[in-house]
Amino acid sequence: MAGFLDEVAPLKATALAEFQAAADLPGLEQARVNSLGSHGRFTALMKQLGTLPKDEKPAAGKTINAAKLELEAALAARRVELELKAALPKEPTDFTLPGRRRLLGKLHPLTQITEDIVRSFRKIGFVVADGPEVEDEYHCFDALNTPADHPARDAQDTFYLAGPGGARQSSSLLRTHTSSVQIRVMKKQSPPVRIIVPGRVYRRDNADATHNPTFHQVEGLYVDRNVTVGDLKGTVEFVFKELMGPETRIRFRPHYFSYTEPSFEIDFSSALTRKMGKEWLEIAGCGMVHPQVFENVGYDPETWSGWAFGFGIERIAMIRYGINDIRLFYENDLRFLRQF
Ligand code: 2NM
Repeated sequence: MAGFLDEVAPLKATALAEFQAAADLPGLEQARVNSLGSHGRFTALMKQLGTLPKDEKPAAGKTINAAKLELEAALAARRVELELKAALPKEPTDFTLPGRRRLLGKLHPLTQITEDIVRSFRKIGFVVADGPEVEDEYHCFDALNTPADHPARDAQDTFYLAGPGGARQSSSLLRTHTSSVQIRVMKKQSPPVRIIVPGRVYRRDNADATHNPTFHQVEGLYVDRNVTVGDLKGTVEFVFKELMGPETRIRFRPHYFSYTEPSFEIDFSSALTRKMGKEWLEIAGCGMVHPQVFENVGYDPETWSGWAFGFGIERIAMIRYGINDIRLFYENDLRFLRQF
């Protein structure tokens, strides 16, 4: 008995010294296995407890258990120290090093152009309106006097949403232009109206250098008494001079839209068009709002007159920056985006 208990103190001392000497967590684990592991020295001592005479067991057990608790406490304390050490930087901080520069993000080129366009229109009293991208046939087509057999309404040209079981849900579609928002605004408020509607639109086009199934538009609408094509022309001229440079000229060519009468396509001419080898480039569409559209929204066409226009934001950006592929706007390649 005496010889057996005499071993406790030196074994404990050795184990404590090993714990303290461990330089890192794996080293500490090795030290734990050496003494307290299933084949460890201290464990071996505990196993000998069973061989003692019955009357000696309680006292010996008490001594050994106290030593074991002490070792476990020492182990836990050393583990905390070594974990802390592992979390610290390996080398001292050099406060004389230059600071790390934070990367600055910026707005996407299409957002920048949209903000330019909005800023120009705000100067002459327009406000921004917005509305849903998932539309219905009424706001996208019917209210805009676009007949049921118009190609824009064909399933080949527009994204219709699937209903339950994949069935075509004829009333839900992705808007093909932001004019649907102008219908919503006119239905909600009485004239005068002076709004622009920038936003994302969708068409079933295959992507190529000049087409993408989703792109961005700005449409504008002005409704008041005695509004004329002259007002329209002056407004368009003001905005395009702001966007494309002060020597910009514009011209109107007759066209057809179901929601305007008369309707026009707008060309512009500037240093930018000449750089592209052309005097005139088509840039927008416009016209005087069709009386039937006014009827549809509850405006009296005898009292109110108005004009509207629309153009693509990507096209403006491509001409302004000399970009030859529309898909660059959507690829999020930083080599492209960093240039703006
Ligand atoms: C265009 C061209 C011509 C247009 C018409 C309307 C509304 F709602 F007032 F009838 N909104 N937008 C319009 C007219 C759009 O885009 C090329």
